[in-house]
Amino acid sequence: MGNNEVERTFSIIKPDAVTRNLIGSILQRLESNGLSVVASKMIRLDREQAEGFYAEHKGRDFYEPLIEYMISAPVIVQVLQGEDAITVNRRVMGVTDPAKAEEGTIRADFALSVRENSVHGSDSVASAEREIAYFFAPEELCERD
Ligand code: RTP
Ligand code: MG
Repeated sequence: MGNNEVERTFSIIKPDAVTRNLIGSILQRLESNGLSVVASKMIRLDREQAEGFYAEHKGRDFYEPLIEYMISAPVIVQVLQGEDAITVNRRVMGVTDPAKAEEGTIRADFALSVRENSVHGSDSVASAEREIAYFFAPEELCERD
């Protein structure tokens, strides 16, 4: 898995985690696994933004409740950089359903349900590029070693 190259991925700390003051705990997991924040902001998504972000899931039975959840409270949108950042982030997050997530992952330890699962992470280089551009202008990304 991964190609040992420094890459960037897009991450969201989702409403359930922000609401329970888990921003710091989640960032600690990400940073201690070699992921560095190169852009970050707290925003309250509006319906149009959330629907656009999750357009690939439109029509699925979980789509409407997912949108309602994502606009229910603020989120942290962020760009993480590191070696194999996309793969590393998804490993640290754990799988979508916290009941199936490996012990020690963010979702196993913090998520409330398959929907309220605390974090998002891009699933490919193409998704990462699309998702970063959806929320950040190029000049908002900081250079880091
Ligand atoms: P994400 O995109 O947020 O990192 O999550 P993922 O790849 O692990 O999951 P995905 O299949 O892309 O689904 C996106 C988000 O929709 C919610 N979801 N709810 N059965 C359900 O109720 C259900 N399935 C998915 C989750 O919030 C999931 O992260
Ligand atoms: Mg996904």
